[in-house]
Amino acid sequence: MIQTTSAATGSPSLPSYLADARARVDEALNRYLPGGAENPAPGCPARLAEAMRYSVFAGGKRLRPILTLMAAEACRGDSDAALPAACALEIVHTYSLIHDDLPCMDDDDLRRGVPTCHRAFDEATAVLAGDGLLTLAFEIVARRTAPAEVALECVSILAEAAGPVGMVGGQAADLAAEGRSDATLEALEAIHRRKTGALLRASLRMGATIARARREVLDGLDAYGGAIGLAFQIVDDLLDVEGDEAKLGKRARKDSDRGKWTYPAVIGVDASRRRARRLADDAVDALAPLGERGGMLAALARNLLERDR
Ligand code: GRG
Repeated sequence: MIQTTSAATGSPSLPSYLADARARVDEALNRYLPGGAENPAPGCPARLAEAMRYSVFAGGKRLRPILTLMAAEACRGDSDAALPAACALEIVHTYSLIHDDLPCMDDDDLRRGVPTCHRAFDEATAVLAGDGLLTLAFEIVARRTAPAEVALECVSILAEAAGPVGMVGGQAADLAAEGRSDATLEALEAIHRRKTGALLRASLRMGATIARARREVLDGLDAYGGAIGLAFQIVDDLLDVEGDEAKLGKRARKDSDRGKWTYPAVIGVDASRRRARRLADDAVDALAPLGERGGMLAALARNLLERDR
């Protein structure tokens, strides 16, 4: 029998929370994307809309929007009010994966077990689908988050996290490091704080901002996001070395073959596992200002260590 609530607290178990949150996010994404009930977008070419929808609904785990909803709830906010921001984060994440898979970047044919956007469509359509998603994300936050000053703060958080000092900067630094032999743990983590971590931290910060969290809570969630961002990346690197391609839905051992800086390559597999566990502990400790309301986020931090895709 699948356990859906915790006997001690009566709150949903993590698997049941995640399934419900994914369904909410998918339903809202369907409304917001071109051709959806809230975005008829008559001017959007059909093939572009199809490519955008193809990648958004290709089977992602929805981690970033789930973090936004969890953060809003942990701060006693209304998670419905955070749903547009949550979807915007997934939409930005999807754009980054489409562009990351392009021949000029990681050159991947498979993502989440299905052909990448440029393989299913063509390269120009994939570039434009990414561009369309990135810009649509900002429209969704700006138009659907209230009040206006909170929308403005969320737009700023998202822009900084996705842009040149965040994810785009991290991606540029990662590409520049490829094949270089002077890797250190510090330099590796400086890349991943931006490339993977910035958007995860923004997911929490946007949820907490919409819930009008106090400074101490925002800082705690920021530290939590920083720690799970690095732990998430370590697990990703370990899966690249040891993971099952069928479960991953993409080619394994690609990063190591390309001379990318990865945790196992820089500090070894065992030290990588220890570092991931330590970071998950740090993440849970950082939730102290939330007290019991941080329980679901704590469970998620532990669960990330166990993921197999
Ligand atoms: C091209 C601007 C630009 C940025 C790309 C995030 C990124 C930067 C590239 C992705 C490369 C990668 C595999 C990074 C490791 C961590 C990561 C972001 C994994 C993918 O995220 P998941 O596991 O993906 O949340 P799903 O498929 O579940 O949505």
